[in-house]
Amino acid sequence: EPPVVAIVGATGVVGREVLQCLEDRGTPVASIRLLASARSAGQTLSFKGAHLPVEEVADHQFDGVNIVFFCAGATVSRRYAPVAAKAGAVVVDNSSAFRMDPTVPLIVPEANGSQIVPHAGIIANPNCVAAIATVVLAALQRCWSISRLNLVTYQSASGGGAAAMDELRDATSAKLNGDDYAPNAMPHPYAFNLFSHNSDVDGETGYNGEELKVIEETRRILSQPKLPIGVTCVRVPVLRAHSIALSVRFDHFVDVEQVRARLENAPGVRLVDDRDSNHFPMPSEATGEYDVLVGRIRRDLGDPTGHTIAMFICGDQLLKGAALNAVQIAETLLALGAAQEAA
Ligand code: 11C
Repeated sequence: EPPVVAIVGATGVVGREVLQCLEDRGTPVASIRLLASARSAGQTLSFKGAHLPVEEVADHQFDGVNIVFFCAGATVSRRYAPVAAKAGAVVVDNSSAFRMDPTVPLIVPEANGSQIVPHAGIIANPNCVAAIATVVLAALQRCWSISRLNLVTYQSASGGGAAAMDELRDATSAKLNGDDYAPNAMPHPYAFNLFSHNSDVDGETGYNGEELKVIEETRRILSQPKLPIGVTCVRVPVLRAHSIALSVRFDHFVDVEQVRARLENAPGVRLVDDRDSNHFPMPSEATGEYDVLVGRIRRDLGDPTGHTIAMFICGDQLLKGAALNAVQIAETLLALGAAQEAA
């Protein structure tokens, strides 16, 4: 039996991408219920040629639903995800609400898909940087033990939702026209500029909220709760793909060619590493792609022990960083259900 699916936050950037992924991937679904705030109810979205109505989210909307994607932020997830789970649905939650709850698996299928069970009705979809980075890191961790990470991110507007994407377009066009533009969705001028990630900065550590999420979620997905991780998150004027400069320190010396060969064969990863033509991962080429692009693989000369490998990664924030990973979580659940039925 294909599942009855619901999407909460269906009209947002991530909700729309979930719907598109379900269609493009041919994920089996019996029917789809589109839910959103009262403000967005009444719109329609297209799915496989049909126009589906968007209804207002309410407790009773989860009756008879098997899988619910929550794409409307932590407040809405905290309010409705337990209701949906109680009604018997499995929740795939895109928000940060439950990611560090030990009863809620935090899943990147290529990295830790087998940890999807046991669950108590809610499965968390990670922060976009953590999801994109761990596709690559888990492939390496399977071969060599990782002892330390350093990341610098170059994060796109899409992480701030549709309003931030609009602001990047509008601010850029205003700047080119010589017009004034007052930042609204973002705290700083976005055209021809970049700035430290717009989440709140922790007074004690000096790390912002995004950086702290990357640290704790990456540790959890890799099952290395004490892994030392340094990270700096930056917002750049790119529409929808995040980039990450990553240094991975291993317990011992690892050959660069072996790392390249390992990543060439890793699921969800595409090697873009052409030194002769200076062609490496770019957000423009990662946009719209399911795979995470990785390249610039080289020994990190900043580590005198020689145990560190540096690389550059780009992944579509709305796909592997959000909607695609959520749909892959649902597909992992469906495959598990099918396997259980067959057994
Ligand atoms: C950003 N990663 O790019 C954020 C957006 O942890 O789900 C999503 C925040 C999260 O700003």
